[in-house]
Amino acid sequence: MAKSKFEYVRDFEAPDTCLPNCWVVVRVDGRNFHRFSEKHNFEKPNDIRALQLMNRCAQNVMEELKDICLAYGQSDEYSFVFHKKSSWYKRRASKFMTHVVSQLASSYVFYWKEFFPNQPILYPPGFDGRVILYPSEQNLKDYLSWRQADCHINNLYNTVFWMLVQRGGLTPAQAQKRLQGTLAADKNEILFSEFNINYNNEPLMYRKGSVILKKKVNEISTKVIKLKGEEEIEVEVSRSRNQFAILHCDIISDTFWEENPDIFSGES
Ligand code: DGT
Ligand code: MG
Ligand code: MG
Ligand code: MG
Ligand code: MG
Repeated sequence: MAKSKFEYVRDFEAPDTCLPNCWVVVRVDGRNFHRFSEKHNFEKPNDIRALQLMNRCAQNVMEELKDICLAYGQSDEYSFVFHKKSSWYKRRASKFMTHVVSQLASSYVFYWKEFFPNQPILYPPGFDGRVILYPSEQNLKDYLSWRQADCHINNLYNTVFWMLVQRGGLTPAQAQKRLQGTLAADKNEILFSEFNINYNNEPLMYRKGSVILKKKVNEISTKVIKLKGEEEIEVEVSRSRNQFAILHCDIISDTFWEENPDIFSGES
């Protein structure tokens, strides 16, 4: 087919191929969720509905998009890890990023009602995205550890902060001042001595965030077939299907990786 004289404009598209043999991480984060969480009356500091909605959306992203081997989420963010051998869309960074972000954003609105039956969604939320390449498994594990450490630091702070405000009667400004310069041990002590709360007994999802793993399982079912001129016979058919596990465990220690050695193996 003859090319039009306009065809040359395609040359303006810049290549954005991700370096081969690197783990591709796409992290999405809710845009101005400070406001979104206020407007939709999210419980402070953790709203279980909002966190479970994010988990459901992340699972949808993993169901729909190829080659994601693991996802980790906390607060209004989720990180998706594409296998280093992935050749999806010729490894174009813009494809990885935009497909993840749009799939997550549409899922957020689609599944909203399931998690917030009594709270209408008041305006369309947005999410940003970024792509980060990690050349080694250790770099990738350190990235995930960084996100989980961030979850822990924020959650400990927020838990004490909202206790001081909600049960201690402090204003937010007073609570902030009270916590200035405190270490983790001090915050644990305030929770324990003033509010009788052992931080280690707080829900795991709040303290550790959520990890989603994909496992291929073989489903065996029976099917009746009829060969030409013969009787009907029953045969067993096996079909491989993805099963998802959502965990709230420590991913910083080696134990998690030792217990799940096949996360990074295979092509997907
Ligand atoms: P950004 O990401 O720069 O557009 O701005 P934000 O406001 O989304 O800031 P970010 O992502 O650093 O912080 C997440 C915000 O979302 C933070 O203000 C707290 C809020 N948020 C996330 N999860 C919950 C929750 O479960 N409960 C409540 N009350 N707020 C939450
Ligand atoms: Mg931010
Ligand atoms: Mg945000
Ligand atoms: Mg965030
Ligand atoms: Mg198209």
